[in-house]
Amino acid sequence: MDTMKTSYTTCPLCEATCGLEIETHGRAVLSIKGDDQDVFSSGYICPKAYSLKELDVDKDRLREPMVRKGERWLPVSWDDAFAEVAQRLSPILQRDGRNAVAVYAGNPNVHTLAGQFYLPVLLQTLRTHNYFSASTVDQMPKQVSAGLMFGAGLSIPIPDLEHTEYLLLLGANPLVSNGSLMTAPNMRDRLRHLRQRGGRLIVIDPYRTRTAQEADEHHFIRPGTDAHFLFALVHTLFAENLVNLGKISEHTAGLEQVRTLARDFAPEDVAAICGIEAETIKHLARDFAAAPKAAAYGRIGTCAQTFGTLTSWLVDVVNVLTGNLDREGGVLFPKGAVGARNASGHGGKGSGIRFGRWKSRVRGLPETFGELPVACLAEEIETPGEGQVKALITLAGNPALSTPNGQRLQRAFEQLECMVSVDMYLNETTRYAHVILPPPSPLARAHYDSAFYQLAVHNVANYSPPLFEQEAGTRDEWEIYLQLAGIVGGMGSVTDLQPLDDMTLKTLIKREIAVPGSAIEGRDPADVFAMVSGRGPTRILDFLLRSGPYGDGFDPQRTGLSLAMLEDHPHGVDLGPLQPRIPEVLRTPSGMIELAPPRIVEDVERLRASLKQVPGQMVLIGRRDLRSNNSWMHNLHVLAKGPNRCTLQIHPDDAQRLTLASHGVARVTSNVGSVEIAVEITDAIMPGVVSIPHGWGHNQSGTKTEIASEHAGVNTNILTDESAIDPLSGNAVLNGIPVVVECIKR
Ligand SMILES: Nc1nc2c(c(=O)[nH]1)N[C@H]1C(S)=C(S)[C@@H](COP(=O)(O)OP(=O)(O)OC[C@H]3O[C@@H](n4cnc5c(=O)[nH]c(N)nc54)[C@H](O)[C@@H]3O)O[C@H]1N2
Ligand SMILES: Nc1nc2c(c(=O)[nH]1)N[C@H]1C(S)=C(S)[C@@H](COP(=O)(O)OP(=O)(O)OC[C@H]3O[C@@H](n4cnc5c(=O)[nH]c(N)nc54)[C@H](O)[C@@H]3O)O[C@H]1N2
Ligand code: SF4
Ligand SMILES: [Mo]
Repeated sequence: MDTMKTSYTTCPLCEATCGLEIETHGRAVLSIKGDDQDVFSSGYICPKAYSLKELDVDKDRLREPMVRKGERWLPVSWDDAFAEVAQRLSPILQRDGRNAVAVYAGNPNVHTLAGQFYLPVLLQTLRTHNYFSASTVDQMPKQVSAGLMFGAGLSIPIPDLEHTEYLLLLGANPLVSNGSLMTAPNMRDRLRHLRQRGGRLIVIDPYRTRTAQEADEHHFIRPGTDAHFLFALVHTLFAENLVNLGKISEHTAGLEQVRTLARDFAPEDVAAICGIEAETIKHLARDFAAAPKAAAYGRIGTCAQTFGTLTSWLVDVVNVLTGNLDREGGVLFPKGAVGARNASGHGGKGSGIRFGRWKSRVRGLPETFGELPVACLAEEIETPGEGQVKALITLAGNPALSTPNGQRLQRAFEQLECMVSVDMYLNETTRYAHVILPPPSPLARAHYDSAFYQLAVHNVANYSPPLFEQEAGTRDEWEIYLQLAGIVGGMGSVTDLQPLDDMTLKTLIKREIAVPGSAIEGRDPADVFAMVSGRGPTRILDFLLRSGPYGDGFDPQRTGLSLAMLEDHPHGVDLGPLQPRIPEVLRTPSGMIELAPPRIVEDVERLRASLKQVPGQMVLIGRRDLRSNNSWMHNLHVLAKGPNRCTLQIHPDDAQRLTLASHGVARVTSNVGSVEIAVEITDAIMPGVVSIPHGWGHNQSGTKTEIASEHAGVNTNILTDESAIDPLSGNAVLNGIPVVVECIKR
């Protein structure tokens, strides 16, 4: 008989990791609210969380594997679906080799255990050079700068929001996005508390965002000029003798080089470029240096732009120069309980990071952290020759809407001999697939945020068991990934996953045992293997928790985190506030904070050259909306209803000049495409800048997302140019796109 049940689970939708209290009756969700006892979120949730109920029952959400025959989609059994995948992929692999098969992994992979633990298995089995992900339309510049400065790609210093007294925020709108690379549920209260205790919030953004409205100061900045602005801050710090590294001084290399580099960026030299007065830049530098505890933070507006890596680096340079890196109230390195490379083994030194181990075939762009820029995907499919991409596997991604020059990419998809998508919707991307493999509802799987707890403002660990049992006829997502690994590994569509799953865990154990200083260094792998039970990602999670920095190290004499312990704590385990971690956190070969990594220093020349360019043309930026989640939650009525949010926002002065009227239609044209879009006039945006949110454009044929199609909007990534990238990270430039705006209808 169906019974009522109250469960606690972490919301898997964004980086904030809010705790939910969900009431169910049998297979039905009755209510969703914030979990007041959650050790991190204390009851906070946003409107998206409620939509999990609608997502669970959405009639358009795919529940069976689908195979396309021409224009028709047929539901098939899992066995038949995998047989079809094997039949299509294997000959391509045999004939053209592994690089002929590309993979694109989308954003939800960082929100699922399958993505965290089994995507690497699939990639390591396939070993294609053509691996792409949403990282190169997102945070890759920050990972590159963090990797070069601190030795690991996720060694990203996080504002100590609980204690800071001055927060300089660039290109981020956490009151709407709920924070990114800064996991912190309930940003509104956290920022309000900061101000209540006398702290100041400064926002630098071409848009007066909701966050900016709550700030002490907001300054418009010309898109793509944050590096100029930050360099001028650095220049002022040196010029006015405000540099004081404090206790990390002995662990820092390259200070004098930064001083030299900053010489050409006096506030007076950049003011006109940034649209911020020289005096303002100077006072911001002085205030930052004078604050007892200050933190600089930048997000998507500082990453997905021309100088993404330089900007990401400069954010941390400012933190270092003012003595705020690694101190309470400044920026600190979290210590994640699971998977943190900067918490494994002996600390203080490491192998650092290497880039460019291979290059993209057509444009010769270097690999970063094992992937190529997604801005290259279309040309790799289109261009004949050895190594041409003939097959594509998309995993929880919608690159048709989320990556630059969406039209070209979609034309390229049509050319693929084989496309396989693991996705829950038949959408703008998956309509090109030959086979779609759907994951279960997010409520029917276990969850743990191994990535975001490495980026959180407080150290916590929280495990969520599945709310609902896996339904007959469905496959968990990790099983799908492992099955695909079997296929690309030449095993065909295997029926018993257990040996592959065991091998996955054994590989992890072997690797950890070999790490000098690991809690299980030198142990017998078979012993450790015998001490973990279960299967799939929860077994891996148990192993990682126990061998990690808070674990028992598989020592019966010690207590520590384990899956069983987390199961006993449904509201999470509080592992304490962030602590200073230098030098132990460092993994650079030198054991130093590299303030002036050569690769970054080289790119300063490009910035210097841009000092001569006079800003002129209108530029396009993006924005986010509270009731939206990239491209994929527009099919849920609770989120989609209400006025059209996919509008062109434009300043009244520009609108007047261009004779645009609110609710009229404008044509926006870039050098790669053109869209027609409803106009919304607002003085919240900087003159000379227009904004269109991404993730829309659902009016495509052959999709099955009825509600989304009724609120179609337009795809702004028709306008973004795949040739424009940040050269150090390969990240696409999605902000500051030169456009021409014309009036179509008033
Ligand atoms: N112009 C512009 N473009 C942008 C951005 C911008 O600011 N401006 N932002 C960029 C950023 S930050 C990001 S992260 C990317 C996102 O880029 P993508 O990750 O490519 O796009 P999403 O919209 O997140 O699409 C997620 C897909 O996964 C499916 N899905 C959802 N949950 C699951 C799941 O649990 N399992 C599986 N298998 N599938 C699932 C959805 O149906 C959808 O098809 O977009 C980028 N694009
Ligand atoms: N509700 C909601 N929440 C989300 C998402 C969503 O789609 N909807 N997406 C999630 C994802 S995948 C991510 S990565 C995060 C992103 O999290 P955030 O980075 O906080 O995202 P945005 O709200 O897009 O804020 C980016 C800001 O950058 C500004 N900007 C644009 N160009 C520039 C520039 O050149 N310089 C400066 N200084 N600012 C600029 C924009 O005006 C905007 O206000 O949000 C996550 N949370
Ligand atoms: S803020 Fe993010 S994690 Fe929290 S409830 Fe909303 S979508 Fe979920
Ligand atoms: Mo993102």
